[in-house]
Amino acid sequence: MTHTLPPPPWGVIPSPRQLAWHSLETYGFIHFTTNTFTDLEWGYGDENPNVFNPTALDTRQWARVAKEGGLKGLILTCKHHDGFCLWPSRYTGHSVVNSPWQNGQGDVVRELADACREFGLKLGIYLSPWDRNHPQYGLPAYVDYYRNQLYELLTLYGPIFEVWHDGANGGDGWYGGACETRKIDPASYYGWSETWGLVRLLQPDAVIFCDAGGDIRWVGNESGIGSETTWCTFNPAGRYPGYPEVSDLGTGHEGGSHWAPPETDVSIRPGWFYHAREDESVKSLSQLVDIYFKSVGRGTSLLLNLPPDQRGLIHEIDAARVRVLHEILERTFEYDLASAASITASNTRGSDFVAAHLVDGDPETYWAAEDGVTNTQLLLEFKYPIVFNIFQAQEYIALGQRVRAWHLDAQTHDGIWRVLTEGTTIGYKRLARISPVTTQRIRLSLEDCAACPVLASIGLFYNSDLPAVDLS
Ligand code: FUL
Repeated sequence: MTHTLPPPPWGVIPSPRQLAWHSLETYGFIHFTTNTFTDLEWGYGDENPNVFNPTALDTRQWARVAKEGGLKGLILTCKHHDGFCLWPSRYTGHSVVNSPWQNGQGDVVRELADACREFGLKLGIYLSPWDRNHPQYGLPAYVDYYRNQLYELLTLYGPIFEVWHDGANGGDGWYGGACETRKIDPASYYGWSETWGLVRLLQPDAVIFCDAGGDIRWVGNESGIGSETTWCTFNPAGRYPGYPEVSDLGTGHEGGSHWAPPETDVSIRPGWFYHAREDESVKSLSQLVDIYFKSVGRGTSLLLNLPPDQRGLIHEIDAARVRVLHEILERTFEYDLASAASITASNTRGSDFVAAHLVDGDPETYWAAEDGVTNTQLLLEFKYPIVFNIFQAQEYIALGQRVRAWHLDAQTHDGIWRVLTEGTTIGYKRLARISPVTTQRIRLSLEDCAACPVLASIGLFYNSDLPAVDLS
C-alpha cells in the first residue's frame, strides 16, 4: 500500500478550542444563589443579600463530588437572573459583600476556582445577561456593567474553559425598585460581537455558549436528550444574532456554515436550584445512564447540574448518585473488546490510514477511505466468539463530519448476517445499546457519506448489569 495525503477537510471544521471541548464529554453545572435560600427558581431581583447564608459552604466538596462523578469541569452561576453576585464585584453591592456569609468577606468564585485547581477540574462561568436587580437593565449603561463584570470574572480567577451566556432575556423584575416589565431586543441590545471579543481577548481558549451564536449551541431541551441525528454543523443564516428555531437545534444542519455542536444541559433534580421538596425526585441511575447514552452517545456533550443546598453542600443523595453513575460507566467502558479484533476495510486510503487505527486506542490516528468513496464496510474478526451489548464509533472530526447513515451487522453461529442496529450520524461519538450478541464477525457499513469517511475509533463493550432503559 502506498503513502497518500490525508483527506482534505470536509466542510467547516472545529477550532482547536472546540476540539478540546468535545473531548471533555461530561462536566457539571452548579446553580447556587439567593434562590437556594428563598426556594425559588427565578429570583425577582429584590432579594436582600442577607438571605445568602450557607452554613457549611465547601467548594472542595463540590469538586470532590464532580471528580468522583467523572465530570471534567464545573460551570458556576456567578450571577443568575436575580442579579446577586457570588463574587465581590466592584460594580455592585448586590453580592456576597452584603451577606452574612464570612461576614461579607467571602468569594464563592475564588473558592471554587481554588478547589477546581486542586482537583484538576476546569472552571466555567455563567453570567446571566438578564439582570432583574439592575436599575439600568434595558439601557446601554447596563451592557457596560455586564462587560465590566465579565472582565472581572475573566481576569481574576485563572483559566476559564466555558463562558455561559444564558438565553432568558427581559421580562418583569425589580430593576432598582421600578418593578416593571422590560423588553429588550436580544438581537441588538447586548452587542454580542463586542462582548465575545472580550472573551476571545482575555480567555482565548474558552468556548462561548450563547443563544445568539458562539462556539456551541443549545440542544433544544432541558431533559438531557440529544437528537438521534446530530450534525455539529449549523446554519445560523438569518438568525444570528437572535433566536434560533428550537426545532433544529438538536439535529443541526448537514453541511452547515458554522461548527457549533450541541451541549445537553440537564439537572439531576427537577429544578436547577436546590429545593428540599425535591430530595425524593433526584434522577434515578437508569435515568442518568439513559441520559448519558442519549447525550454523549449522540455526539453532544453533557452538562449535568448538581445544585448545592442551603448548607452550601451538594446533597448526599445527588453526590452518591453521580458517583455510582460514574462507577457504572467506568465498568462499562473499561475493556474494549474491539481491541482484540483483526480489522479490514473495503477501501483504504493508503498505509498511513489503515483500519487497524480504529482499534489502536489512539484518538489521533484514523482510518480513511479514498476520495470519492462514500460507501464502505469495515469487518472485525475475532479468534474466539465475543459477547457485547454496546457499540461505539467516533469520526475524526478534526477533518469534518461526514457519516450520514450506518448499520452494524453480525454473523451469528448459523452463518447468517443480521442487522444489530443502525443509525444516522456518528460525529464526535456514537453509542448504541443492543441486546447481547455472541459472534466472531461484525461488520460496520457506512453508506452515502457526505465525503470519504474518516473514523477515529470503533469500540465494542459488554456490561450485563447496565440499568434497563427505554431504548426508544
Ligand atoms: C435557563 C435559565 O432560565 C434557568 O434558570 C437555568 O439557569 C438554565 C440552565 O437556563 O435559561
